[in-house]
Amino acid sequence: MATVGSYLATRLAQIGLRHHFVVPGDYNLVLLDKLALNPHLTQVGCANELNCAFSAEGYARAHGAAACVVTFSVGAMSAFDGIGGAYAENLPVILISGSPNTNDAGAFHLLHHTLGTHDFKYQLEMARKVTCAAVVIDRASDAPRLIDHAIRSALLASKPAYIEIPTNLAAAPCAHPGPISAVLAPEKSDPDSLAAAIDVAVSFLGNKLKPMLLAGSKLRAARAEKAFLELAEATGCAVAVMPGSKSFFPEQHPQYIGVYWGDVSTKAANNMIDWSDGILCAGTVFTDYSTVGWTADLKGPQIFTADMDHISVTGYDFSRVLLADFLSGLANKIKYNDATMVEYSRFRPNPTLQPTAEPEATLRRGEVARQVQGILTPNSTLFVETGDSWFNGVQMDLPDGARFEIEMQWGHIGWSVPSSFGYAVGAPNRKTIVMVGDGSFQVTVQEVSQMVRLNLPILIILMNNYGYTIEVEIHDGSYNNIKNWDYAALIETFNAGIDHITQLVEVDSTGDVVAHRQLQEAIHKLQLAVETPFDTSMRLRFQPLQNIVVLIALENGILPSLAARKGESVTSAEIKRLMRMITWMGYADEVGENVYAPNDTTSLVCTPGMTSGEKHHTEISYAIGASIVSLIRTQGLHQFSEDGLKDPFEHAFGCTMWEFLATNEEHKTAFDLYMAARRPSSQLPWFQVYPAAERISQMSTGKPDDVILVDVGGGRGHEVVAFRKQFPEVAGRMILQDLPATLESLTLPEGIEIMAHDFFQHQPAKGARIYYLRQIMHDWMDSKCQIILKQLVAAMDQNSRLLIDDYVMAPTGAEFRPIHMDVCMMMFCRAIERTETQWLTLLESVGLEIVQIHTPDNGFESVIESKLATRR
Ligand code: DPX
Ligand code: MG
Repeated sequence: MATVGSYLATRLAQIGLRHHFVVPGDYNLVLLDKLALNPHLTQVGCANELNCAFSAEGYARAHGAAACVVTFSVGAMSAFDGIGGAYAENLPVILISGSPNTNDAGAFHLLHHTLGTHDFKYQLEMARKVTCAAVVIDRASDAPRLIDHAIRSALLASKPAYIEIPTNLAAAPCAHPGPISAVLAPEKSDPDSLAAAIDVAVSFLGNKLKPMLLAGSKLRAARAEKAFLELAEATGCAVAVMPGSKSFFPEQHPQYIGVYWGDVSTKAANNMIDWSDGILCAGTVFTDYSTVGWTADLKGPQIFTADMDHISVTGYDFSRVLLADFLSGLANKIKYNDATMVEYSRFRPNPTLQPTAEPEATLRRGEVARQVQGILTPNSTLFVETGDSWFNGVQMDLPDGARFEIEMQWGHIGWSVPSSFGYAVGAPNRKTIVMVGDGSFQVTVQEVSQMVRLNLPILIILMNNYGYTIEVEIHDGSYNNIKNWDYAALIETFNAGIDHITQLVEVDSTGDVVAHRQLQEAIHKLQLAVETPFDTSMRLRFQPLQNIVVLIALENGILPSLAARKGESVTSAEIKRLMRMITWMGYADEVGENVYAPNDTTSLVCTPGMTSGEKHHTEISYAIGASIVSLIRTQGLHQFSEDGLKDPFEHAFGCTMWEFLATNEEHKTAFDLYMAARRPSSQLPWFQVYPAAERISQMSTGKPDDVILVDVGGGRGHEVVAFRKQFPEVAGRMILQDLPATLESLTLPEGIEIMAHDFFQHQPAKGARIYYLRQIMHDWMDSKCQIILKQLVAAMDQNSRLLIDDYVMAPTGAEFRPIHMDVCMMMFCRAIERTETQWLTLLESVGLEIVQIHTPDNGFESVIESKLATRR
């Protein structure tokens, strides 16, 4: 039987939530237990209820909806502030509060966490004012109907809803959830009103000489961003956005003309707005903030307003017309008129390059903006807090794909810290950057400790100008000064060293791959923190001996014969000197004097793949190490060396690594065995990291002649075979390409073609849905990659996707594996592991654009999905 709590959990999971934000209290504990039992929902604790509501608000920005759970009054009243924010900003956040038992009021109990009267309904009354639907479950049997009503109302209106659950009902039985379509079925436009509104809009815009579009903050809530883009491209006119909708229209689009914000507009967007004779405002909100104190208020006969569910222009008003339906319907009927673009191209301001500040110069806003601009990528989301940060943030030039988050309607200082936390929980693969002032930071700083707790990669840029500077501009007084803090030390405090590691150990023991990665990095940092500089340097100095000892113990059979004992110990004084080090390193166990036993690491390193890996790395690295000084003293070492200079391998061995492997059978065998085994078996295949199942169903036309997959430089076909096995039903060709020598005497299962091909040459397989390159790009510097990529670009069509399976190195705080692989590539084969910016530059240079970077949780290689650039 379902319970009220489990019913609610199921519904939250069914609407797509994967997390809910909570602060426990004795009115909600049983409810939290019930929610925690749902396998699709993770409970995320917050430091206080204001932050809890704002965290949910941020999650809804990333994820479309969110939920937060608080206790009665002391919790809910704090949460109302953040819920008010979600209302103002059009975000569907479900606020769930525990409350007194259903018999408490009738029994005239006086209760803690209440006003000390017999009235317990005041919280519901208050909730009604800040939500679009507020329900209290007075009987368990009413729970399904009321919960569905609250959630559906929130989703349809893009506003918060409130669900109050008395303590004694959280575990009370109720009906099982019915089909989720009862909650999710979308509302539809009234067809007649829609058609009439489109006709009026066609004649409004058709009669104007200089029409243009203005995007507003409600575009996202109305899920109308795509339809707005369609309309923009159908008219060809200029498009401005309001500050609250920055990033809702791609800023690199040729029709983008900047942020319209009166006198503080960017790219002179205000000149165009003033010049235009007909502006279609989609989802716009004009407040004192967004109009710069009513100086930029758009009204009158030249304004056509398309709101979330109604349309108005002088003389007309149509209800029940949904914005997305209206915009895409209009896109199909509108006449092309690019007069505003023609005019704009005459006075479009040239981008001004902010000069780099001198290293010793006082830090100024311009330099901060320049540096933040430099780190923005298509995968970034920039949060800008109320205060100076609004004005700095709005100036940023966003790469397509980057998102911008602002809370301009509610304007609560401190919002950005918890909201970015919730956002990063909802979108863990995006790079979240926060620009926040010192005053704002002090309001909600506690949630930084949750960022630390979950190890979320959020970058906070704190502008410490010693107080409420924007307030100083408005009205100065000593109340605008605040206590200065040592902000950096505060972060160290939150980091809480060992506690943090203990927590990670707990999560790691549940098999969580993310915690496992974080734990390793944390232990590494802890080790560095504990070591004296002398300790660190000594550890590294002696480390080569460890590799040499392992090589000896593998080569002379000590480790293999120990592994063969399968757990039984071996006694020998002969090998004592080597075994002391082997066991210290953890490659085997010392169980008594001269007595050794194999462990899991012994077994692993004795497998052919790992033994070969030890050989490959140790022998080659040490030969390079032995000759690197002479290389540096003669030719020097350039980290990004292209052709012409010897790489360290060539210097040590007299030929490139590829030539060496071609002529040295023993090393070639070791290399191949190592490559086949270097990933753990637990690693997700690339076609799950990349949502291949979903994409293929969109891409496949079902024709047998279509080329579905080309595995370029795919070796002996391991990946294409696994892919075919995963998708046996997919009609179409799958092709393995590599050099003839690699493909020699290879046979593959039915449904896969083998094609000899050198990827530096003309690509014969045209118009494939997917070209897949696994660890090819990281073997070459940019000039060579460009040659390879250009062959693919020439073969691709608009529907083709190029998938590059390689590391995406973090710009700062990179992890062990990519860091080591990168230096290995530099030493062994003059190659590189790239950062996101380097990938972007490389792909752009050949006319490709990134669609999405798919990153697995365990920190292995990402799948970088790109396509032909739309504006080449
Ligand atoms: C207040 C504002 O340090 O930014 O750049 O120094 O202005 P700047 P800070 O974060 O200071 C913010 C401060 C006090 N506004 O200047 S904008 C009033 C206010 C508010 N929200 C809440 N309380 C007061 N906006 C919750
Ligand atoms: Mg300040």
